[in-house]
Amino acid sequence: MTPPVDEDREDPRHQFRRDGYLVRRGFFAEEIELLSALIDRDRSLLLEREDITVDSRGAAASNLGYLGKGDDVVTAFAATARLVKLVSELLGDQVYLLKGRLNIKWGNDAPDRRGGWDPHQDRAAWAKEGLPGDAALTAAIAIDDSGVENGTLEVIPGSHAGGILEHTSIDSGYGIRDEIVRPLLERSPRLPLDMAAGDMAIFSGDLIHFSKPNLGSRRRALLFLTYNAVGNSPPEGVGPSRYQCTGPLLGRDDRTLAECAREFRSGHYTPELDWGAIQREREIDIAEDINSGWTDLTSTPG
Ligand SMILES: O=C(O)CCC(=O)C(=O)O
Repeated sequence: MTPPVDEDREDPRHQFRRDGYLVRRGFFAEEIELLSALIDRDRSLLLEREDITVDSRGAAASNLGYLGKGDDVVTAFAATARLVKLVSELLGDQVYLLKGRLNIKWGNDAPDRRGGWDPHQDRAAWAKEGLPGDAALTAAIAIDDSGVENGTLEVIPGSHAGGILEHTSIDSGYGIRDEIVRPLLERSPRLPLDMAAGDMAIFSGDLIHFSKPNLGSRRRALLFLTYNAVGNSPPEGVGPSRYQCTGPLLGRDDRTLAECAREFRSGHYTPELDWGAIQREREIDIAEDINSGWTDLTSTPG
């Protein structure tokens, strides 16, 4: 009999190559409270300024595009040394941040913002936007406990192996049509990733993933951080300007974030979003006419 695979001992590169994803339990400990507090604090601003993703059933979910490049807490998560080290190992190169997104299905807090995402591969959008190769991945960090009832992230293990599939509009949504997805599901059933706050899933840009609406009362928030290999930066002038590598992301001491969490608990630190940076990024995307099919960008009200 084959012994069960010990998730933590198997070489993450093998796992990532074979399955297209891996999960790290408790990757962030008490630090995760910083992101949760951030959403609680800026709830009304988020609801006012977010982008909306609509699924094929017409249900909307919130997502906020954000590429923190400063001293804010999102950047601190993205630059955590042990995370930068892991994604660099998986991609076999130094990395930089390509995208950041806060995906929120609000539950009872905003019942009209609890929709899902249709099955898709992220690289379909990145390639359309000019990213040359497949050396990019996303780390999805669970800010809330996430399970089937509140619309957790779901993957089709191994579905990264077939390259980019056709993506189209599906009613009000966008993604891979059912007739393409169904045969893949017969070979490898969908896997809802049960995650506790602080767990992290890392998945290839080619992995088919999706999520169902949040039918529960509790919020489900994920921080999506997309890293690109330095060697996979588009040639100058190709794609969104924010896709250009301006230098490798340098990992920041893991203790910095833990220290912020302690300061937060003792009332000496308040995690904040850099709304100015968010607005500037969005204006650049609008000026460059960036729209990958899922999200209509609208200007952020002042
Ligand atoms: O947040 C989710 O449930 C899925 C989001 C997603 O697939 C995406 O942003 O590409």
